[in-house]
Amino acid sequence: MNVKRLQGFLGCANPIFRGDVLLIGALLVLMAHSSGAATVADAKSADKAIAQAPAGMVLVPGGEFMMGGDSKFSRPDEQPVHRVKVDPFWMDATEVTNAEFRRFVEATKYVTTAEKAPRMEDIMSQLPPGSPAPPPESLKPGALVFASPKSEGEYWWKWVDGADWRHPDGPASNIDGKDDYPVVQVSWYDAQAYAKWAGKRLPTEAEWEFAARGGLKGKTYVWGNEDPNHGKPKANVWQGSFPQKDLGGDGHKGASKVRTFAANGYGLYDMAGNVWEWVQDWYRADAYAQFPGKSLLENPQGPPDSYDPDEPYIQKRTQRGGSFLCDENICASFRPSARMKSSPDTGLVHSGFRCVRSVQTALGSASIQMLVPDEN
Ligand SMILES: [Ca+2]
Repeated sequence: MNVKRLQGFLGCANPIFRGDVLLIGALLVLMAHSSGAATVADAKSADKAIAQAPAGMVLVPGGEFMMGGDSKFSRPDEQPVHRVKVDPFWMDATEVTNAEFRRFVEATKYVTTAEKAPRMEDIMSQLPPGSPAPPPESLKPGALVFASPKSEGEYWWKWVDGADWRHPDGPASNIDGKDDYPVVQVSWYDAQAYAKWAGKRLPTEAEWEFAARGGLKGKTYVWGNEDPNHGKPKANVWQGSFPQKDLGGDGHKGASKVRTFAANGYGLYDMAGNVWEWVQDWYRADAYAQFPGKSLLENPQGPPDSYDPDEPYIQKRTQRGGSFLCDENICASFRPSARMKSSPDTGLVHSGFRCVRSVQTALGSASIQMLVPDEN
């Protein structure tokens, strides 16, 4: 965040079925460890797991999938596509909302990163050696806000003093009437603090991608392969010429209420578009090439450190899912394999998060498979 302030920030359904926990519960099939056949005891365990669903969360059954992307939109950091297995987990059905984040702040008196003045040492640690220090008087609380450029060459990200989760576009803005909108202008540290308070955690990058795919195999989008802007709006993304003008063809310019668009196959909303979501992992552009020869990665936790060749001095965490600023042609980052990165102290007007919780069942790490159509 802070470096971007100084340097000029480098930028950036057809529903399978509705997300209904009861419906999902009816479709669960437990795959027994040894025989491969579901048993009465297994079914009871599944029922029990469903019955104990934490409020606002849905079960993501876990299993094997091909992580990464090789479509025409895929970037090098999404490759190579590789086999991954994740255990079952609970996931927030929606991005964390303003109302939910307010409850956390009121309970804990938590102060977000954007509400605190950046520290000079943090800024200097993210700059190449020998870089000049910024004027101390410039170190004021704030965050990054999007503004369509008014002239050619003008950048669309602007540091705005006083921008924070209560004032996403700056001090003159507010979130009145937006309790059901995703909280934004939260750093990775803020997301971690919320998750800890809620008894949850951030998803790993692998968990997030498995969840986003909703049971579909190898599809470009969370809803399948249909063009994002064909037919009924499928997600809150950008239509028109980016970054000049958002036509709002999906009904929304800027963020939208959670649960506005159809859920994916697991009952998760906004896994494509609306706001970016922080995940647990460090970002490395070459993260998927770190384990050559491994035929299957089980519950990968991401690389031990960060490296982004675009900004090698900045340690970054990964974000997933794309946002209302992603267009179909240039960005297309609302694909389940698309990866974004930002320093963990960054607040952005299009970035939020959701949480997960591990599942402990009588079957331990047994995979739970959900019956979903393979094609749409
Ligand atoms: Ca939109």
